[in-house]
Amino acid sequence: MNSFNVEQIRNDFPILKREARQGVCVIYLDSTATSQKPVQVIEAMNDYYRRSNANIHRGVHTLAEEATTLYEGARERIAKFINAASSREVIYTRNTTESINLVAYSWARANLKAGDLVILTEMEHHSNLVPWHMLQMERGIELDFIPVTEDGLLDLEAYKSLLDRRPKLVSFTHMSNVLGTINPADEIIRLAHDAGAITLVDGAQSVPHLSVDVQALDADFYAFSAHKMCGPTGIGVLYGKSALLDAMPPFLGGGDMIKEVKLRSFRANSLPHKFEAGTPAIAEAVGFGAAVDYLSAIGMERIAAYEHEITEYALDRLEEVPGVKLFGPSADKKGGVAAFTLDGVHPHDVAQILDQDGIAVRAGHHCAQPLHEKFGIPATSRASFYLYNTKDEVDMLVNGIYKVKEMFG
Ligand code: 7TS
Repeated sequence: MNSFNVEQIRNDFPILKREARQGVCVIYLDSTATSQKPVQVIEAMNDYYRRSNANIHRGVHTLAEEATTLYEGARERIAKFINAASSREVIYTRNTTESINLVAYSWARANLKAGDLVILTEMEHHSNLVPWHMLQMERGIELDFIPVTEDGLLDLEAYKSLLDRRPKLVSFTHMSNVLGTINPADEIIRLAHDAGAITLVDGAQSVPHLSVDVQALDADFYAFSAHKMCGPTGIGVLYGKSALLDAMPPFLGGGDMIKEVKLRSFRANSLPHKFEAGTPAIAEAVGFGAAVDYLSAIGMERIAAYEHEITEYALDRLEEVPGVKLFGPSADKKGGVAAFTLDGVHPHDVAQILDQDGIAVRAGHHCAQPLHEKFGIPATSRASFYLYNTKDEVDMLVNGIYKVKEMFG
Protein backbone atom coordinates (compact mmCIF):
# COMPACT_ATOMS: atom_id res chain seq x y z
CA MET A 1 0.00 0.00 0.00
CA ASN A 2 1.51 3.36 -0.92
CA SER A 3 0.93 6.57 1.02
CA PHE A 4 -1.73 7.82 -1.36
CA ASN A 5 -4.37 9.73 0.63
CA VAL A 6 -7.57 9.18 -1.33
CA GLU A 7 -9.82 10.82 1.27
CA GLN A 8 -7.81 14.02 1.00
CA ILE A 9 -8.02 13.84 -2.79
CA ARG A 10 -11.80 13.27 -2.67
CA ASN A 11 -12.13 16.49 -0.67
CA ASP A 12 -10.81 18.38 -3.71
CA PHE A 13 -13.73 17.21 -5.87
CA PRO A 14 -16.96 19.00 -4.82
CA ILE A 15 -19.16 16.88 -7.11
CA LEU A 16 -18.28 13.70 -5.19
CA LYS A 17 -20.08 15.15 -2.18
CA ARG A 18 -23.41 15.63 -3.91
CA GLU A 19 -26.24 13.14 -3.84
CA ALA A 20 -27.49 11.49 -7.02
CA ARG A 21 -30.91 11.61 -5.40
CA GLN A 22 -32.07 12.00 -1.84
CA GLY A 23 -29.98 9.82 0.44
CA VAL A 24 -27.98 8.31 -2.41
CA CYS A 25 -24.35 9.40 -2.92
CA VAL A 26 -22.79 9.71 -6.36
CA ILE A 27 -20.47 6.78 -7.08
CA TYR A 28 -18.68 8.06 -10.17
CA LEU A 29 -17.23 5.19 -12.22
CA ASP A 30 -17.21 6.86 -15.64
CA SER A 31 -13.93 8.77 -15.76
CA THR A 32 -13.00 7.18 -19.09
CA ALA A 33 -15.81 9.27 -20.62
CA THR A 34 -14.80 12.38 -18.68
CA SER A 35 -13.11 12.96 -15.34
CA GLN A 36 -14.42 15.08 -12.50
CA LYS A 37 -12.76 18.44 -11.75
CA PRO A 38 -10.95 19.45 -8.56
CA VAL A 39 -11.68 22.77 -6.92
CA GLN A 40 -8.17 23.94 -7.95
CA VAL A 41 -9.23 23.78 -11.62
CA ILE A 42 -12.69 25.27 -11.05
CA GLU A 43 -11.18 28.15 -9.06
CA ALA A 44 -8.44 28.85 -11.62
CA MET A 45 -11.08 29.30 -14.34
CA ASN A 46 -13.31 31.30 -12.02
CA ASP A 47 -10.40 33.60 -11.08
CA TYR A 48 -9.49 34.05 -14.71
CA TYR A 49 -12.97 35.36 -15.56
CA ARG A 50 -13.17 37.46 -12.40
CA ARG A 51 -9.71 39.05 -12.72
CA SER A 52 -7.97 38.63 -16.05
CA ASN A 53 -10.43 38.06 -18.90
CA ALA A 54 -9.38 39.62 -22.23
CA ASN A 55 -8.54 38.42 -25.71
CA ILE A 56 -4.95 37.23 -26.13
CA HIS A 57 -1.98 38.02 -28.40
CA ARG A 58 -3.53 41.29 -29.62
CA GLY A 59 -3.90 43.81 -26.84
CA VAL A 60 -1.23 45.88 -25.14
CA HIS A 61 -3.44 46.63 -22.16
CA THR A 62 -2.88 45.04 -18.76
CA LEU A 63 -5.69 42.50 -18.95
CA ALA A 64 -4.72 41.34 -22.46
CA GLU A 65 -1.13 40.86 -21.35
CA GLU A 66 -2.20 38.99 -18.25
CA ALA A 67 -4.55 36.71 -20.22
CA THR A 68 -1.79 36.00 -22.77
CA THR A 69 0.68 35.16 -20.01
CA LEU A 70 -1.80 32.77 -18.39
CA TYR A 71 -2.65 31.08 -21.72
CA GLU A 72 0.99 30.67 -22.74
CA GLY A 73 2.10 29.75 -19.21
CA ALA A 74 -0.32 26.82 -19.26
CA ARG A 75 1.17 25.68 -22.56
CA GLU A 76 4.66 25.68 -21.00
CA ARG A 77 3.49 23.49 -18.11
CA ILE A 78 1.62 21.09 -20.40
CA ALA A 79 4.80 20.79 -22.53
CA LYS A 80 6.78 19.90 -19.38
CA PHE A 81 4.09 17.43 -18.28
CA ILE A 82 4.61 15.30 -21.42
CA ASN A 83 8.30 16.23 -21.69
CA ALA A 84 8.01 17.94 -25.09
CA ALA A 85 11.31 19.47 -26.23
CA SER A 86 9.61 22.86 -26.61
CA SER A 87 6.20 24.43 -26.00
CA ARG A 88 6.20 25.30 -29.74
CA GLU A 89 5.36 21.63 -30.22
CA VAL A 90 2.18 21.86 -28.14
CA ILE A 91 -0.80 22.91 -30.25
CA TYR A 92 -4.07 23.66 -28.48
CA THR A 93 -7.07 22.01 -30.12
CA ARG A 94 -10.63 21.33 -28.93
CA ASN A 95 -9.96 17.68 -27.96
CA THR A 96 -8.25 14.45 -29.01
CA THR A 97 -10.68 14.12 -31.91
CA GLU A 98 -9.72 17.49 -33.34
CA SER A 99 -6.01 16.74 -32.80
CA ILE A 100 -6.28 13.55 -34.89
CA ASN A 101 -8.30 15.39 -37.54
CA LEU A 102 -5.61 18.09 -37.65
CA VAL A 103 -3.03 15.45 -38.60
CA ALA A 104 -5.44 13.88 -41.11
CA TYR A 105 -6.24 17.23 -42.76
CA SER A 106 -2.85 18.89 -42.67
CA TRP A 107 -0.06 16.28 -42.58
CA ALA A 108 -1.89 13.45 -44.34
CA ARG A 109 -3.42 15.49 -47.15
CA ALA A 110 0.02 16.98 -47.87
CA ASN A 111 1.87 13.67 -47.68
CA LEU A 112 -0.40 10.76 -48.66
CA LYS A 113 -1.56 9.74 -52.10
CA ALA A 114 -3.71 6.93 -53.51
CA GLY A 115 -2.41 3.52 -52.52
CA ASP A 116 -0.40 4.74 -49.50
CA LEU A 117 -0.94 2.54 -46.46
CA VAL A 118 -2.04 3.74 -43.01
CA ILE A 119 -1.95 1.18 -40.21
CA LEU A 120 -4.50 1.45 -37.38
CA THR A 121 -5.61 -1.15 -34.83
CA GLU A 122 -8.84 -3.03 -34.20
CA MET A 123 -9.18 -1.38 -30.77
CA GLU A 124 -9.41 2.24 -31.95
CA HIS A 125 -11.96 4.76 -30.76
CA HIS A 126 -14.05 6.10 -33.68
CA SER A 127 -12.02 9.31 -33.56
CA ASN A 128 -8.97 7.39 -34.82
CA LEU A 129 -10.97 5.54 -37.48
CA VAL A 130 -13.41 7.93 -39.15
CA PRO A 131 -10.86 10.64 -40.15
CA TRP A 132 -8.94 7.90 -42.00
CA HIS A 133 -12.14 6.48 -43.57
CA MET A 134 -12.80 10.00 -44.86
CA LEU A 135 -9.30 10.23 -46.32
CA GLN A 136 -9.69 6.79 -47.86
CA MET A 137 -12.84 7.96 -49.65
CA GLU A 138 -11.24 11.22 -50.75
CA ARG A 139 -7.72 10.04 -51.64
CA GLY A 140 -7.87 6.30 -52.07
CA ILE A 141 -5.35 5.62 -49.30
CA GLU A 142 -5.34 2.07 -47.94
CA LEU A 143 -6.08 1.08 -44.37
CA ASP A 144 -5.06 -2.03 -42.51
CA PHE A 145 -5.37 -3.00 -38.88
CA ILE A 146 -3.23 -4.60 -36.18
CA PRO A 147 -5.48 -7.40 -34.91
CA VAL A 148 -6.59 -7.70 -31.29
CA THR A 149 -6.09 -11.10 -29.64
CA GLU A 150 -8.76 -12.93 -27.62
CA ASP A 151 -7.22 -11.63 -24.38
CA GLY A 152 -7.34 -8.04 -25.60
CA LEU A 153 -3.73 -7.41 -26.65
CA LEU A 154 -2.34 -6.21 -29.96
CA ASP A 155 -0.89 -9.01 -32.10
CA LEU A 156 2.63 -7.67 -32.59
CA GLU A 157 3.71 -10.51 -34.91
CA ALA A 158 0.87 -9.56 -37.27
CA TYR A 159 1.99 -5.93 -36.93
CA LYS A 160 5.52 -6.85 -38.04
CA SER A 161 4.09 -8.51 -41.18
CA LEU A 162 1.99 -5.42 -41.92
CA LEU A 163 5.15 -3.32 -41.74
CA ASP A 164 6.60 -5.28 -44.67
CA ARG A 165 4.08 -3.34 -46.78
CA ARG A 166 5.91 -0.09 -45.95
CA PRO A 167 3.12 2.00 -44.40
CA LYS A 168 3.44 5.80 -44.37
CA LEU A 169 1.72 6.20 -40.99
CA VAL A 170 1.00 4.03 -37.95
CA SER A 171 -1.75 5.54 -35.79
CA PHE A 172 -2.79 3.74 -32.60
CA THR A 173 -4.21 4.20 -29.15
CA HIS A 174 -1.77 4.12 -26.22
CA MET A 175 -4.53 2.78 -23.95
CA SER A 176 -7.88 1.26 -24.97
CA ASN A 177 -11.01 2.95 -23.62
CA VAL A 178 -12.83 -0.41 -23.53
CA LEU A 179 -10.28 -3.14 -22.81
CA GLY A 180 -8.02 -0.88 -20.78
CA THR A 181 -5.04 -2.44 -22.58
CA ILE A 182 -1.85 -0.39 -22.28
CA ASN A 183 -0.14 -0.91 -25.61
CA PRO A 184 3.67 -1.09 -25.87
CA ALA A 185 3.87 2.33 -27.53
CA ASP A 186 7.67 2.50 -27.48
CA GLU A 187 8.02 -0.79 -29.36
CA ILE A 188 5.23 0.01 -31.84
CA ILE A 189 6.87 3.37 -32.61
CA ARG A 190 10.39 1.91 -32.92
CA LEU A 191 9.19 -0.76 -35.36
CA ALA A 192 7.23 1.85 -37.36
CA HIS A 193 10.31 4.07 -37.63
CA ASP A 194 12.47 1.12 -38.71
CA ALA A 195 9.96 0.58 -41.53
CA GLY A 196 10.08 4.27 -42.53
CA ALA A 197 6.63 5.24 -41.17
CA ILE A 198 5.73 8.12 -38.91
CA THR A 199 3.52 7.64 -35.86
CA LEU A 200 0.44 9.22 -34.29
CA VAL A 201 -0.51 8.15 -30.78
CA ASP A 202 -4.03 8.59 -29.42
CA GLY A 203 -3.22 9.43 -25.83
CA ALA A 204 -6.76 10.29 -24.67
CA GLN A 205 -6.66 7.53 -22.05
CA SER A 206 -2.93 7.36 -21.33
CA VAL A 207 -1.94 10.95 -20.48
CA PRO A 208 -4.53 11.15 -17.65
CA HIS A 209 -3.36 7.93 -16.02
CA LEU A 210 0.30 7.25 -16.87
CA SER A 211 3.52 9.18 -16.86
CA VAL A 212 3.99 9.97 -20.58
CA ASP A 213 7.28 11.18 -22.08
CA VAL A 214 6.84 11.97 -25.77
CA GLN A 215 10.59 12.29 -26.35
CA ALA A 216 11.42 8.95 -24.70
CA LEU A 217 8.65 7.34 -26.79
CA ASP A 218 9.96 9.16 -29.88
CA ALA A 219 6.32 9.77 -30.92
CA ASP A 220 5.90 11.98 -33.99
CA PHE A 221 2.38 13.11 -33.02
CA TYR A 222 0.58 12.59 -29.72
CA ALA A 223 -3.06 13.62 -29.05
CA PHE A 224 -4.96 14.09 -25.77
CA SER A 225 -7.90 15.92 -24.11
CA ALA A 226 -7.97 18.05 -20.94
CA HIS A 227 -11.39 16.86 -19.82
CA LYS A 228 -10.23 13.31 -19.14
CA MET A 229 -7.38 14.53 -16.89
CA CYS A 230 -9.18 16.73 -14.34
CA GLY A 231 -9.32 19.69 -16.74
CA PRO A 232 -12.21 21.38 -18.53
CA THR A 233 -14.01 20.32 -21.71
CA GLY A 234 -13.35 22.26 -24.91
CA ILE A 235 -9.56 22.00 -24.99
CA GLY A 236 -7.03 19.37 -25.99
CA VAL A 237 -3.53 19.11 -27.39
CA LEU A 238 -1.77 17.92 -30.47
CA TYR A 239 1.90 17.40 -29.71
CA GLY A 240 4.06 17.14 -32.83
CA LYS A 241 7.79 17.16 -33.52
CA SER A 242 8.61 20.68 -34.64
CA ALA A 243 10.23 19.56 -37.92
CA LEU A 244 6.95 17.89 -38.93
CA LEU A 245 4.71 20.73 -37.71
CA ASP A 246 6.91 23.37 -39.38
CA ALA A 247 6.57 21.62 -42.72
CA MET A 248 2.79 21.16 -42.49
CA PRO A 249 0.27 23.53 -44.08
CA PRO A 250 -2.16 25.32 -41.73
CA PHE A 251 -5.40 23.52 -40.90
CA LEU A 252 -7.92 26.33 -40.21
CA GLY A 253 -7.42 29.86 -41.58
CA GLY A 254 -8.23 33.15 -39.85
CA GLY A 255 -6.96 35.50 -37.18
CA ASP A 256 -3.93 34.71 -35.01
CA MET A 257 -2.59 31.97 -37.31
CA ILE A 258 -1.03 34.53 -39.69
CA LYS A 259 2.07 36.73 -39.79
CA GLU A 260 0.76 38.92 -42.57
CA VAL A 261 -2.36 39.10 -44.75
CA LYS A 262 -2.74 40.84 -48.13
CA LEU A 263 -5.94 41.02 -50.13
CA ARG A 264 -4.91 38.01 -52.19
CA SER A 265 -2.44 36.15 -49.98
CA PHE A 266 -1.22 35.43 -46.47
CA ARG A 267 1.90 34.30 -44.65
CA ALA A 268 1.34 31.74 -41.90
CA ASN A 269 2.45 32.41 -38.33
CA SER A 270 5.21 30.41 -36.66
CA LEU A 271 4.55 27.50 -34.28
CA PRO A 272 2.43 26.92 -32.32
CA HIS A 273 0.17 29.77 -33.47
CA LYS A 274 0.09 28.57 -37.08
CA PHE A 275 -2.45 25.94 -36.02
CA GLU A 276 -4.54 28.09 -33.65
CA ALA A 277 -6.93 30.18 -35.77
CA GLY A 278 -9.39 32.52 -34.11
CA THR A 279 -10.00 33.27 -30.44
CA PRO A 280 -9.10 30.08 -28.59
CA ALA A 281 -10.46 28.52 -25.40
CA ILE A 282 -8.54 30.83 -23.06
CA ALA A 283 -10.21 30.08 -19.71
CA GLU A 284 -10.02 26.40 -20.62
CA ALA A 285 -6.26 26.66 -21.22
CA VAL A 286 -5.96 28.22 -17.75
CA GLY A 287 -7.99 25.30 -16.33
CA PHE A 288 -5.86 22.82 -18.28
CA GLY A 289 -2.70 24.31 -16.74
CA ALA A 290 -4.24 24.02 -13.27
CA ALA A 291 -5.16 20.37 -13.97
CA VAL A 292 -1.57 19.58 -14.96
CA ASP A 293 -0.32 21.31 -11.79
CA TYR A 294 -2.78 19.30 -9.73
CA LEU A 295 -1.78 15.93 -11.20
CA SER A 296 1.94 16.79 -11.08
CA ALA A 297 1.76 17.75 -7.39
CA ILE A 298 0.36 14.30 -6.58
CA GLY A 299 2.68 12.59 -9.06
CA MET A 300 1.69 10.49 -12.07
CA GLU A 301 3.62 7.45 -10.80
CA ARG A 302 1.68 7.48 -7.53
CA ILE A 303 -1.61 7.96 -9.37
CA ALA A 304 -0.84 5.03 -11.68
CA ALA A 305 0.16 2.82 -8.74
CA TYR A 306 -3.03 3.65 -6.83
CA GLU A 307 -5.21 3.06 -9.88
CA HIS A 308 -3.49 -0.26 -10.42
CA GLU A 309 -4.37 -1.33 -6.90
CA ILE A 310 -8.04 -0.36 -7.38
CA THR A 311 -8.20 -2.06 -10.79
CA GLU A 312 -6.69 -5.30 -9.52
CA TYR A 313 -9.21 -5.31 -6.66
CA ALA A 314 -12.12 -4.52 -9.01
CA LEU A 315 -11.21 -7.25 -11.51
CA ASP A 316 -10.87 -9.82 -8.70
CA ARG A 317 -14.23 -8.88 -7.20
CA LEU A 318 -16.05 -8.75 -10.56
CA GLU A 319 -14.62 -12.12 -11.60
CA GLU A 320 -16.30 -13.69 -8.55
CA VAL A 321 -19.76 -12.71 -9.75
CA PRO A 322 -21.42 -15.61 -11.62
CA GLY A 323 -22.50 -14.53 -15.12
CA VAL A 324 -20.07 -11.59 -15.35
CA LYS A 325 -17.71 -11.76 -18.33
CA LEU A 326 -14.83 -9.29 -18.31
CA PHE A 327 -13.11 -8.04 -21.47
CA GLY A 328 -9.45 -7.12 -21.81
CA PRO A 329 -6.18 -8.37 -20.33
CA SER A 330 -5.24 -8.96 -16.69
CA ALA A 331 -4.61 -6.02 -14.35
CA ASP A 332 -0.83 -5.95 -14.96
CA LYS A 333 -1.40 -5.09 -18.65
CA LYS A 334 -4.19 -2.56 -18.31
CA GLY A 335 -5.36 0.72 -16.85
CA GLY A 336 -8.45 1.35 -14.73
CA VAL A 337 -11.17 0.13 -17.07
CA ALA A 338 -13.50 -2.82 -16.48
CA ALA A 339 -15.84 -3.53 -19.41
CA PHE A 340 -18.14 -6.47 -18.83
CA THR A 341 -21.33 -8.23 -19.83
CA LEU A 342 -23.78 -9.92 -17.46
CA ASP A 343 -25.49 -13.08 -18.72
CA GLY A 344 -29.10 -12.53 -19.72
CA VAL A 345 -29.16 -8.77 -19.00
CA HIS A 346 -28.68 -5.99 -21.56
CA PRO A 347 -25.75 -3.68 -20.66
CA HIS A 348 -28.08 -0.66 -20.73
CA ASP A 349 -30.35 -2.30 -18.15
CA VAL A 350 -27.31 -2.97 -15.95
CA ALA A 351 -26.32 0.70 -16.12
CA GLN A 352 -29.87 1.90 -15.50
CA ILE A 353 -30.37 -0.27 -12.43
CA LEU A 354 -26.95 0.69 -11.02
CA ASP A 355 -27.95 4.33 -11.48
CA GLN A 356 -30.81 3.83 -9.02
CA ASP A 357 -28.09 3.40 -6.39
CA GLY A 358 -26.19 6.43 -7.66
CA ILE A 359 -23.57 4.30 -9.44
CA ALA A 360 -22.50 5.92 -12.71
CA VAL A 361 -21.19 3.48 -15.34
CA ARG A 362 -21.46 3.73 -19.10
CA ALA A 363 -23.16 1.20 -21.36
CA GLY A 364 -22.94 0.88 -25.13
CA HIS A 365 -20.19 0.44 -27.70
CA HIS A 366 -18.14 3.30 -26.18
CA CYS A 367 -17.33 4.66 -29.67
CA ALA A 368 -15.46 1.43 -30.46
CA GLN A 369 -18.00 -0.44 -32.56
CA PRO A 370 -15.51 -2.50 -34.60
CA LEU A 371 -13.90 -3.76 -31.37
CA HIS A 372 -17.26 -4.89 -29.99
CA GLU A 373 -18.02 -6.56 -33.32
CA LYS A 374 -14.72 -8.41 -33.06
CA PHE A 375 -15.84 -9.84 -29.71
CA GLY A 376 -19.27 -10.62 -31.16
CA ILE A 377 -21.24 -8.34 -28.82
CA PRO A 378 -23.16 -5.12 -29.51
CA ALA A 379 -22.37 -3.48 -26.17
CA THR A 380 -20.73 -3.73 -22.75
CA SER A 381 -21.22 -2.08 -19.39
CA ARG A 382 -18.06 -0.24 -18.36
CA ALA A 383 -16.83 0.87 -14.96
CA SER A 384 -13.71 3.02 -14.96
CA PHE A 385 -11.54 4.29 -12.14
CA TYR A 386 -9.49 7.39 -11.40
CA LEU A 387 -7.45 8.77 -8.53
CA TYR A 388 -10.57 9.65 -6.48
CA ASN A 389 -12.22 6.20 -6.52
CA THR A 390 -12.07 3.79 -3.58
CA LYS A 391 -12.35 0.07 -2.88
CA ASP A 392 -15.62 0.83 -1.05
CA GLU A 393 -17.01 2.13 -4.34
CA VAL A 394 -15.89 -1.08 -6.08
CA ASP A 395 -17.75 -3.04 -3.39
CA MET A 396 -20.88 -0.97 -4.01
CA LEU A 397 -20.59 -1.68 -7.74
CA VAL A 398 -20.34 -5.41 -7.08
CA ASN A 399 -23.30 -5.33 -4.66
CA GLY A 400 -25.23 -3.39 -7.31
CA ILE A 401 -24.53 -6.08 -9.91
CA TYR A 402 -25.81 -8.77 -7.49
CA LYS A 403 -28.97 -6.67 -7.15
CA VAL A 404 -29.35 -6.57 -10.97
CA LYS A 405 -29.02 -10.37 -11.04
CA GLU A 406 -31.75 -10.72 -8.41
CA MET A 407 -34.10 -8.47 -10.36
CA PHE A 408 -33.57 -10.48 -13.53
CA GLY A 409 -33.91 -13.78 -11.71
N1 7TS B 1 -9.56 8.26 -28.11
C1 7TS B 1 -9.84 7.50 -27.05
C2 7TS B 1 -8.99 6.31 -26.76
C3 7TS B 1 -10.93 7.84 -26.22
O1 7TS B 1 -11.19 7.08 -25.17
C4 7TS B 1 -11.70 8.98 -26.53
C5 7TS B 1 -12.92 9.35 -25.74
C6 7TS B 1 -11.33 9.75 -27.63
C7 7TS B 1 -10.26 9.36 -28.40
C8 7TS B 1 -12.04 11.01 -28.01
O2 7TS B 1 -11.82 11.98 -27.06
P1 7TS B 1 -12.52 13.40 -27.21
O3 7TS B 1 -12.08 14.15 -26.00
O4 7TS B 1 -12.06 13.97 -28.48
O5 7TS B 1 -13.99 13.12 -27.22
N2 7TS B 1 -13.52 8.27 -25.09
C9 7TS B 1 -14.76 8.25 -24.54
C10 7TS B 1 -15.26 7.13 -23.88
O6 7TS B 1 -14.67 6.07 -23.76
N3 7TS B 1 -16.49 7.42 -23.44
O7 7TS B 1 -16.79 8.66 -23.77
C11 7TS B 1 -15.71 9.21 -24.46
